[in-house]
Amino acid sequence: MRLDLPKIYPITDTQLSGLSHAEQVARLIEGGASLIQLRDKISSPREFYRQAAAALQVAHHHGARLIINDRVDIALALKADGVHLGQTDVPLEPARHLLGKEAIIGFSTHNAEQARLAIALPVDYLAFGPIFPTRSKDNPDPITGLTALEEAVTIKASLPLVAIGGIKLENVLEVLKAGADAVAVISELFVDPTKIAENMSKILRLALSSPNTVGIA
Ligand code: TZP
Ligand code: MG
Repeated sequence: MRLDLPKIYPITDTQLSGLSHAEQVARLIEGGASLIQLRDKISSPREFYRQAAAALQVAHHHGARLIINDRVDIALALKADGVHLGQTDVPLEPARHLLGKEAIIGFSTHNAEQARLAIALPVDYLAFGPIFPTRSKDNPDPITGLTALEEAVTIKASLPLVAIGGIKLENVLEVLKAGADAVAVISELFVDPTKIAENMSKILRLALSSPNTVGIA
């Protein structure tokens, strides 16, 4: 079944926010998030597992879903809602085999060719970007801009597409106008850790005001 993505898909960042994953998840949910990705490029697998377990309790208590970045093993062990994989992570077929057909599996793509290949894989949504410059990822792929996003939108067919990279209040509407089904956001939410719920709610309300919005919150 087609995944109905919320318009705003927040991704945690413990370095930027200075908060645990569970604390970030609680604040994001307070601001209206219903699907959240836990991303941690720094903690040991054991520490990430421990924090993800706590975050999952918070999310499920509030009826929100959690996707684990990179770590199929952690997603599987915790019965998280899914996993987000990149071009050099575990391939999609074995990930799907391990997690089963109910799991949400997202896949990062950075150009039209990768998007074309991705639609044949067992994925539930594509991420595409970085659309704009970003400081939240080490060694990011080249910036795609909105024109490449528009091309990816024509390629993805019925698969939901999440745009990512440098998306903020000031450009979220043009990204949705270019045809993205949703946008993933990091820094715009966490620059001021005291305002996570407020910033989440602001960008969500703006995204939902987009004439391109037909889906759920
Ligand atoms: N993948 C492509 S860009 C990016 C990731 C994980 C980081 C997006 O973060 P920000 O702060 O919203 O630009
Ligand atoms: Mg990855």
